[in-house]
Amino acid sequence: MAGLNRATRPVAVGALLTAAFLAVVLSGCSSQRARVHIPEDGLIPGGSIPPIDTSAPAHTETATFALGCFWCPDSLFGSMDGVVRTRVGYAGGTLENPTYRNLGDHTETIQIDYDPTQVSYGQLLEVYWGSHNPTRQLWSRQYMSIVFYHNSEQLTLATQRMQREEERLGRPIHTEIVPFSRFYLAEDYHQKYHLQQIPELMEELTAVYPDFADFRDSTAVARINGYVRGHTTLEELQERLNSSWPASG
Ligand code: MHO
Repeated sequence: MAGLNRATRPVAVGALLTAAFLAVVLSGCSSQRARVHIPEDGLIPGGSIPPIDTSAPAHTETATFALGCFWCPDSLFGSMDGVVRTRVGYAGGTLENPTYRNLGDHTETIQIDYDPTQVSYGQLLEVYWGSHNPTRQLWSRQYMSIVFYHNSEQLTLATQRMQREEERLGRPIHTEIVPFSRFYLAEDYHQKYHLQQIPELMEELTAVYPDFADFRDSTAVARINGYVRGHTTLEELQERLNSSWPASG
């Protein structure tokens, strides 16, 4: 009597597929990755910190967004010109020191430091609303859609952009727009998650950035994490890593 009989097996397989589909749809993320080509001599030939990092601007502004599972936005925003660094973590709740296994009322969140002379908050909002479904009504706060604004300009831009999006969709949007208060960094294994799934690249990059905080905060690493999800081609990636940051005005 062990196992499933003929009648129940298709139902069980169907349930498994549905569960897998829902996990992807609800979290807005999946662990599948693009075909990643790694050149013979690696992505950072010579193994020294590339120009995109050594010339990174000191002055940045910060955007904080929640839009479902934070792995995918980490790759997406990390591939954008003008984004200096990305970090994933937890925000919006009241529990002190949340963790992935004990999230309390927090939401998976991405924090983006950007150079406002190279990319605008408005452009980040375009990508934000263009890359998730904010009309879903959620029963848990883990994957909420939230804009955490850092100043009144961000509040105004986010509110106007959300109204436009609502008109465009013709349906209510459930995104919350709330003041930023505190961001708790997620565990190291969640940072640049998709890249961390590729041992050959991790071996190369941990030699260049032996301190995990430098790896996590590197612009080059953010771009490589975008590349492994297919957001840029290898040629575009190599050109970006080797370009100095445009002098800010
Ligand atoms: N395990 C889920 C979500 C991960 S995310 C950090 C998935 O693979 O989609 O919540």
